[in-house]
Amino acid sequence: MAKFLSFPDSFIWGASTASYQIEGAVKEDGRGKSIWDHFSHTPGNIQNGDTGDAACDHYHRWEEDLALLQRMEVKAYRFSIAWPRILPDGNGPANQPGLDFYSRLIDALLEADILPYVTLYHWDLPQVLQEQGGWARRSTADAFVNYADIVSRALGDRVKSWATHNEPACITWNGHRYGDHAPGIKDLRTALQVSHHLLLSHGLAVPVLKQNSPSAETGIVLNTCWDVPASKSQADRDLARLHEGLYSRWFSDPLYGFGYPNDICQDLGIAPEEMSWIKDGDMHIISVPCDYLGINYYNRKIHRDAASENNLPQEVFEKQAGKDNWTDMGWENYPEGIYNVLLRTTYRYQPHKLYIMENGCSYNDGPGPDGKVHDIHRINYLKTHIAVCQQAVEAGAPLAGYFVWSFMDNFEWGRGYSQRFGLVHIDYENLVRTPKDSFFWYSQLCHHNGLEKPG
Ligand code: IFM
Repeated sequence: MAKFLSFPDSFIWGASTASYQIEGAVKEDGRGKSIWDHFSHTPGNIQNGDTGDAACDHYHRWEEDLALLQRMEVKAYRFSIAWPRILPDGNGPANQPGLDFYSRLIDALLEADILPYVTLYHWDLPQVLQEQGGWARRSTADAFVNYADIVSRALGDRVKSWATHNEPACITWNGHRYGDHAPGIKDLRTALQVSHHLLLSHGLAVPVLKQNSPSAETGIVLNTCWDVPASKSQADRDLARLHEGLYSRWFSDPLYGFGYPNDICQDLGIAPEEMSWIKDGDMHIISVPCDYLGINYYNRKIHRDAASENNLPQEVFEKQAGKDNWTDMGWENYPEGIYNVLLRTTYRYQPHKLYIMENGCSYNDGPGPDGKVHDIHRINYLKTHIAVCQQAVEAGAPLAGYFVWSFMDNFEWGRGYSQRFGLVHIDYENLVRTPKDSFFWYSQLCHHNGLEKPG
């Protein structure tokens, strides 16, 4: 008989989304412009010239979406709030219709017995604040605290869990060093300032959230990836260490009181004393104790420094071609990585609680002749990753929940609508929602709090 992998009774099964990726209705009810509106409307930035103007039209269809979440039997729904809906000018008086939208959603979730997990910042900064310097300016951290205060006063009696930021590494490096995300800046010094002000804003906002929402938990959500060198050469090892350092440790070390990692400062050619934007007391503020750390994991990366003359023969290889090994995003399917990052994080930081806040895959299957979406590769991806999460729990990782990315297909940033991560298919012509096979598979998993051991 197949072995059944079960999870602790309190384990939270959920699904994640983000405001700009699903809401649409960008000009309604007083919403201001965000940096993603600006960026996506700048020609050349987004595949096929897509924008989030309509997205999944969740702003109007949220009741239908809620019914799907109920059918999915998730215990929790993780979504983000669009700052420009609440404060169209970044600061200033709150826009009541914006708050009302999220308030209605939260009430309805609770009514349906689904816990609201709210992210305050999933990348949609009010454009007005960007025009004043954006996250490169310290004042944006203060504006964020004001926004967190307004939102948590209005919704804090009902929210179960707050995340200040989602993936500050993408905001920092993709948005401000490589320029492939909004606001499209390519400047290392700016990126470093941005990273510091994001972390500072987290540290300043946590006590405000705790004060306004005492029964909720508060944390932050970080990127992870399983970075490995392709050979034993120093060059490959350094590349893997650098990538892991930039995308993970640059953020997690300060959050846990270790400061910015010295090796990465050296790699970037910046001495800590040159970072004049770090003020006395900042590092203490940033390392404020939190209730949990959220982790997003998707894939493994094998690092090969092709330019190095001293490289040794490659020993680690990517998996063979094939849909079960490679997602349509071009990311390798490597479930063992989720175990590795969970245990690495547990040992290094000893967090009270961890969540997988995002894990999932893009496969662009659509409805077949029977009208159904047979996304078997997604089921395989999820099954294998979740089985490995269970092993991590057994090995001692304080994993309290798993949120699939994503509840529904949505606007995948620079890739526009070309990548489908959802368990619900969206027809972007008519916005019809079709639950995929993975949706029904996941609902069984939620229902039984576990799954049959894969393979
Ligand atoms: O869609 C994104 C999400 O917004 C942030 N984490 C990664 C996902 C897939 O790229």
